[in-house]
Amino acid sequence: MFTQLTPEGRSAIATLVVAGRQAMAVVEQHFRPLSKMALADYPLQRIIFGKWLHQNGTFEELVIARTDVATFEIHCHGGVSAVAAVAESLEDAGVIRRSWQQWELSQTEATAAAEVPYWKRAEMLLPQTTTALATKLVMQHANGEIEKLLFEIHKLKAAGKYTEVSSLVSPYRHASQLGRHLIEPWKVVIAGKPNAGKSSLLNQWVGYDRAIVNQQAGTTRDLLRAQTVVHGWPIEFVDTAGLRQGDDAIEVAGIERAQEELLSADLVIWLHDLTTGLEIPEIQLLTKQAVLVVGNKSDLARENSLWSHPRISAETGEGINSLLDQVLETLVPGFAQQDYKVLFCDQMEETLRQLDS
Ligand SMILES: Nc1nc2c(ncn2[C@@H]2O[C@H](COP(=O)(O)OP(=O)(O)OP(=O)(O)O)[C@@H](O)[C@H]2O)c(=O)[nH]1
Ligand SMILES: [Mg+2]
Repeated sequence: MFTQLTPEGRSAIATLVVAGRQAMAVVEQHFRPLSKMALADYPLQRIIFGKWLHQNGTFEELVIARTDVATFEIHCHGGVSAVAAVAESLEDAGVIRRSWQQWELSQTEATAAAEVPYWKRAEMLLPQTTTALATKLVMQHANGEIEKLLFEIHKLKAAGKYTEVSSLVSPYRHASQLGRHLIEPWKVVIAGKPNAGKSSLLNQWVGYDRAIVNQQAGTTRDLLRAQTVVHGWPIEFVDTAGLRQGDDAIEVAGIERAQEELLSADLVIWLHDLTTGLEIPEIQLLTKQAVLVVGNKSDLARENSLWSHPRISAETGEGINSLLDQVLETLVPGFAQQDYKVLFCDQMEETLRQLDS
């Protein structure tokens, strides 16, 4: 197999690694060392300069290194097509391309993914983090936060201090959900009747006119997604077609998509137009997900003691920021204190739960 170890895209130098029983034969087929010495005669870890012969008869000067008996690193020009040409010669020789994550896994002593040490799994997530908070927390885990915790737990258990074990473990309950959402954004779906101001709210939150806003009910037909970061947490907002009984085929299709989207949301915001009365929203009938009911157009409707939900104006921005904090508090209880714990795999959550039983 082979993989590209350096990231996709242009760079000064790219590194590919080829490993396996046929690695030597494949590299020998394409690489001519300047010294004319046979590849097999080079000691391990030696840098070898030479020419890589491409399929089309052209060649590129590059360096390779035999890092292990059956492993070669190829350091070539980092241009996209230069890398593609080397990769093509490997693929044509029947070497299978793998992602760097698969490569990393294969490099750990354990072959089964389940046996990969926890810290290593955390380390492998680092390139996928997109916020400073996510990077910080992943780094703590890659540096052994959980291994230290396990050590501590075993010591306490041996001493019979079970209550102390519980207090160490309890902050990690449901924590793998949080870890997952530091990498994968939370999904917050904005739903409501046509003209409630859903698209206006999305635009307010992402800070630019992502969605078309219009007084005509039924403006949004398809799902519109926009990602942003709130206090370090990635969130994907989804604006949907207003839910009503429609007879326009495109609008009906949009409504169906909106309903499907509700099912996979982490949180649904049911936006209600306060100028259209205070009737009880029907949203609970449509989804089992967590729902936050919000009244919009507060600038047009007087306060009414019968309305116990938050009031905002997607036009003037009133209440928008505090609603965003409330959204995050629902998803990450205690987010502002920042002393919550996260985990980066379900299995570890289960291990900790068992240690505490
Ligand atoms: N005064 C006032 N007008 C608002 C407010 N929010 C939205 N509007 C107006 O209400 C109309 C509908 O807004 P949209 O954001 O398009 O509503 P929507 O829920 O996305 O509508 P559909 O896509 O048709 O389902 C537009 O004319 C907006 O300018 C608000 O808080 N106050
Ligand atoms: Mg809309």
